[in-house]
Amino acid sequence: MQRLDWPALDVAAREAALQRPVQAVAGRTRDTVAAIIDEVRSRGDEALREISARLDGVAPDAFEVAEAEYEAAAASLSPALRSAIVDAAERIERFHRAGMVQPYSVETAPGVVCERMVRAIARVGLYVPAGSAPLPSTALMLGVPARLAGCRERVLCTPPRRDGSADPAVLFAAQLTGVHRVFKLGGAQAIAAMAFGTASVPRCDKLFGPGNSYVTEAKQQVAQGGSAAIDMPAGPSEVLVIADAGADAAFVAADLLSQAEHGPDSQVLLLSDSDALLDAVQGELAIQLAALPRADIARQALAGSRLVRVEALGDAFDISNAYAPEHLILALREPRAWLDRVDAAGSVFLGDFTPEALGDYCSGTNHVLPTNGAARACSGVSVASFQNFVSVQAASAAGIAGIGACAVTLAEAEGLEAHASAVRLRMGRAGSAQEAA
Ligand code: HSO
Ligand code: ZN
Repeated sequence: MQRLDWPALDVAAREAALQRPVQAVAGRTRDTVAAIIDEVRSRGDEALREISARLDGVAPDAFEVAEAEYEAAAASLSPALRSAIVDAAERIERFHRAGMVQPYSVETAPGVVCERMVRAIARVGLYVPAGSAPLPSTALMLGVPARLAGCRERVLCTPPRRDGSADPAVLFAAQLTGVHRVFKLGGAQAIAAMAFGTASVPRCDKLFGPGNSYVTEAKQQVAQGGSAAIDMPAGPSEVLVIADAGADAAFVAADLLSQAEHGPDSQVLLLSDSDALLDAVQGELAIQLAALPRADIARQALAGSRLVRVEALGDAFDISNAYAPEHLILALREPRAWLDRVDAAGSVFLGDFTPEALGDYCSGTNHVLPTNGAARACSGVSVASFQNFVSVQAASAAGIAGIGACAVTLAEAEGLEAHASAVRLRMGRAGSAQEAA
C-alpha cells in the first residue's frame, strides 16, 4: 500500500492521491454490451439461451426458478444460515420501515390544497450478482425495501451456476422477501431481459443492484436509451477509514481487508494523524492478509490503495468529503462528536465496534450505496428508491380568486397568453359564483 504524507503533497499529488482506479470501460466492453442488448431486444429468449450458453456455460430450457427449486434450496441450507438470513431481513425491515416517506397535504392559500401521494413503482428488476461470490445479502438489501414500497411485480435475476441451478442462499433470501419471480440469468443479458422484456422475463420499469463492469455498463445503456430507470451508477466498492492514535490497528486492518477482498479494483483509504497507528496497521495488514482465502484479490486491491498521514483529524474530514466514499469508518475516540463534519458518504460506521461488515449484512442499513464519488449527490437504496411521488393540487373558486392574479402576472411576464387566459377565465366565473352566493 502506498504511504503518503498529506502536508508534504502539492495540489496535483493530492488530487492523484484521491483518484479512483481508472474504470477502463474499454470501448470493447461498451460494444460487447451494446451487442448483447441488441440481441436480447430483437430475439428475446432465443438470444438469452445462446448468450447464457456462451458466457455462463449453461442454457436452461426454463430461466425461471420453479417452486420445487425454492424448496430444495431452503432445505440445503444449514439452519444457522437460514436463521441468519431471517434475522438480518428483520433488522433491515425495521430500519427501512422507519424511514418510509409519508404522503402529506398542505393548504398553501385559503381554498388551495397541495398534496403529495406516494406510489410504488409497478415492476422492478433486482440484480443479485454471483460472479466471484454469490451475495444473498444483496437479495435482502433489494428485496426488503421493494416489498415495503409495495411494488406489484418484483423480479430478480441472478447468474446460473455451472450446473444450471441458482445459488440456494440467494433463492432463500429472495423468497423470504416475497420476490415474485426469480430468473437464472446473469450479466448484461439479464439487464437487457428486464429492460425490454422477453417471452419469459417481464419488462421492468426500474432496475436495481450492483454487478460487474458488464452489468453496470448494461444498466447505463438501457437507462440512456430510456428503456428502464436505474437505481444508481454502481462502481467498485470503497471504504475510507479515519483513525486516531487510540484506534485498534487489528480492527482497522481487518476493515480495510474486508473491502479489499471484494475485488481487485476495490479501493481502500486510511487517514490518520498518528504515524504509530499507520505503522501498526501496515504490520497488521501483512499478518492478516496471509491468512485470507481471497488474499490474491485483496493484495491487488491494496496495491491501488493508500495510507495517508494528516496533520490533524479535521483535515481527514475535508479529504473524505472531497472523496465522498461509499463507506466511511470513524475509528475515533469520540466518533459521534465528528459526525457533523461528514457531508458526503454513502454510509458511516461509528467507533471501534462497528465494522463495515456489520452494515454489509445485518445492522439494518442498506449496502447498495453510491460509489465513485456519487455520494456527493446520490444516496443509498431505500424504500423511496422503489417509489414515485405524485403531486396533486385542488383549488376551489375562492382559491383561484385568491391566487389567480399571481399566476396571471407571471404568465404575462413569460409572454404565455394562453396560460394567463386559462386562469382569468376561471377568476371571472369564480367572482360571479361568489357574488351569487
Ligand atoms: N461491501 C459491499 C456489500 C457486501 N459485502 C455484500 C458483503 N456482501 C458493497 O457495499
Ligand atoms: Zn462488503
